Amino acid sequence: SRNPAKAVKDVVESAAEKVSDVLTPKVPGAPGMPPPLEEPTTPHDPPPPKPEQGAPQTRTPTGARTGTPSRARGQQGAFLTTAQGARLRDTDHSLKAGPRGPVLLQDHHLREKITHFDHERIPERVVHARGAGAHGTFSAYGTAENVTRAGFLRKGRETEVFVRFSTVLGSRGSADTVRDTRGFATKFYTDEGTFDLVANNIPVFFIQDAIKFPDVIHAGKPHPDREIPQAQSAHDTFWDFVSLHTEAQHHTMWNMSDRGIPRSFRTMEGFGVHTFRLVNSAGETVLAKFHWKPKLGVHSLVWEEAQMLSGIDPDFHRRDLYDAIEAGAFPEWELGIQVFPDTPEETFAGIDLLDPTKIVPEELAPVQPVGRLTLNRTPTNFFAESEQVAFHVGNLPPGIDVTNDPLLQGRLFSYVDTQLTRLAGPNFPQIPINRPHAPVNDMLRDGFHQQAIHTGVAPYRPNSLDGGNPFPAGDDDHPFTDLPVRVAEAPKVRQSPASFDDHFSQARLFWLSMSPVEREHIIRAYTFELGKCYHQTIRERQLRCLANIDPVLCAEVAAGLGLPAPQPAIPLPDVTPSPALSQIGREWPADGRMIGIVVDSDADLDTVREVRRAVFGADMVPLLIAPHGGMIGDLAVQRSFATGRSVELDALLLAAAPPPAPDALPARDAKAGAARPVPVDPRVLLLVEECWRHAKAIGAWGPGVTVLEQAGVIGSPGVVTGGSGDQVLTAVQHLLATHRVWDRFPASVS
Ligand code: HDE
Repeated sequence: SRNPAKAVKDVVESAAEKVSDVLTPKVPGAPGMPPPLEEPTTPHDPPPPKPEQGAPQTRTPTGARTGTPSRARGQQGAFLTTAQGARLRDTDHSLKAGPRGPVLLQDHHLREKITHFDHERIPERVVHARGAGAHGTFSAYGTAENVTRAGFLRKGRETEVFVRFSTVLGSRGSADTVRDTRGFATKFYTDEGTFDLVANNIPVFFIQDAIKFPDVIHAGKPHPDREIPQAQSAHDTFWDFVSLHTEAQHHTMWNMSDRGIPRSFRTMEGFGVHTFRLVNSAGETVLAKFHWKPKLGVHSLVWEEAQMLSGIDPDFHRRDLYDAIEAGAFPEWELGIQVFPDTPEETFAGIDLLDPTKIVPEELAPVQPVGRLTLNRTPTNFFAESEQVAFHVGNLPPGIDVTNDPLLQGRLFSYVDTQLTRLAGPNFPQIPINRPHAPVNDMLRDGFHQQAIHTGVAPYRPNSLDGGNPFPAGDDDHPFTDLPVRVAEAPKVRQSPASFDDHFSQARLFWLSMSPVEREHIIRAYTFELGKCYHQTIRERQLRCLANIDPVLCAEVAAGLGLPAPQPAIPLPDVTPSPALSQIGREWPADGRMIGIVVDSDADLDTVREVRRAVFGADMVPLLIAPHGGMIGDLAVQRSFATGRSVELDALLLAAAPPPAPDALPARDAKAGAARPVPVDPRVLLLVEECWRHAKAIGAWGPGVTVLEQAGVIGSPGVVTGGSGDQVLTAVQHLLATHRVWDRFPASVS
């Protein structure tokens, strides 16, 4: 495998070179260049191909291996052609009756070019429109063999996967760091058929029955009159719905916690939410819940950072995923399962396993690791892969089956149905990213965008004309087998079981499992979101829900809103906290963390070079931040004071105290209220202030210490000043293991 630090270094160091290369004009007709009219662009070799998604080149639309050459197309080769392959001399001028005359309808190239462009867009997903994907591998430990016969979970099996992460509410162009649930959908291309684990980063859902899905989404999406706000839950319709439909309160609590604003896709857990039924080779069944555990731990942004990032870098999560994989810092997760006996009641420790608003705490049913996912390849083309990928909860391999969870049952219908519009017809499984890697031998025929040229005359069974083919699989051929699960003899009703009526106990369990600082964040999130509602009745109604969860939470939010705290309407549920739900209190590897280093030409560049090397050596990414772009000595600058901002950093180091730019406006002295020039560039002070406020580790040596003196942060937790550059880095690295300097947050709630 590649050395991540080395790979990052190569990328960084070749950047300046690449820029100058791009900027060098390639003038047609210049020495060494072909004459302009004969060859409008410089012929060159195709860019080195990225390995393509295995399926398209090696398999026919029906999945059979072909061995035919790649059908990938790109900007390559000498001649521009029409879609029919005719070579073109000119793509810059329409065909006209004279240079000043009208454009002629007979210009077939003009019509083809514009018509194709007019139809480039497809409908965005109705939910989860904003997302980013990556390819990878899943390696099984073999630990699940006793509970499922799924072949891809056998010991040592490696399976290709494609994962798409997403937000839920926003449109395709919305910001990554909004407060929302995140999707975490994985396509396992197993040799027994594709398995889609279509998961979220929150283990419960807003609703218990799929029939409510349009309601919750209509409430969360922008208001239909003004189409605002975009990608936000901080508005009246959302809080109107969740305060009336109280089964949403548990999921809402997770959204208001730090889980709603992940630091990175790489630092999110994933949850299958529903209970599935697993069957082993002896035909025995268990119930199970799927969990993804990130190697880097579960970490979040702080709310102000998330808000700033929405403007400064709306692609923050997408960029982070892409950069990490390209740098060789491959994100990893362990897949785990919680296993429960398959009893007629379908409960465990009194928890209804069919209720998707409930978790089973890990302390009661440990998550048992069954394999490892590594994302190691970025998509070649966003549209072809991340946009066209189509997941479906019903894509299951033998050994994994559904339960009667009414939310899951509705999803089984919705996912295929939605692709019929989004991907325009029933042949979307033939799109390269969606092709199974198991051979396909179906009798589905024709339809829009049919890619296959089916042979034979008898796409029906039984037949004699095509030799009786295809034949059903026998028991020894790994078929998907429908389990003879007993279906209760019961009257037809529109009703939920009584156990689904408990809407508050697990919201309370979550609240009580949080550390003081996490509780403080939850209070602030509710106060912010309800503060954005216009309707007083909605705020008051949501406060009544909070009163049923916890009096402290309710009182704090009420105080923030300037409203009286209501009394609970039910006795407070007696629950046992689950410490596993808190994100704080453990230590994690710091791989891929971004370390800003402020330098200028007065800095001791030998020390900077050493520190930079040490950052690479620890698999983290150094970003040199300097008054200007280009070079400082022999070191390439990655961010200037104009382009660098604290929110993309996990920690800040200062090796210099850059003075203000000569033309800078004088800064204001807060104490005296009078203008006075400061000796440090105010943009560096802003970096320090923001990093300090967001509880990030900060370190300085040499002249850098002056900046921290100016900022008045010396002596506060997580600010390291003693010693050499290397010693400061070691101390900062140690602080990064807990993600943030938690002591710096004022936590008034305990
Ligand atoms: Fe989805 N969901 N969902 N969902 N969902 C979609 O399918 C739906 C639910 C999830 O990256 C849609 O292809 C219903 C739970 C993810 O392409 C749609 C219900 C969970 C993604 C749909 C749910 C999810 C989707 C929209 C309630 C977590 C993105 C586009 C019964 C376990 C997949 C599409 C991707 C996408 C329906 C609830 C996860 C409309 C009806 C619970 C990660 O079919």
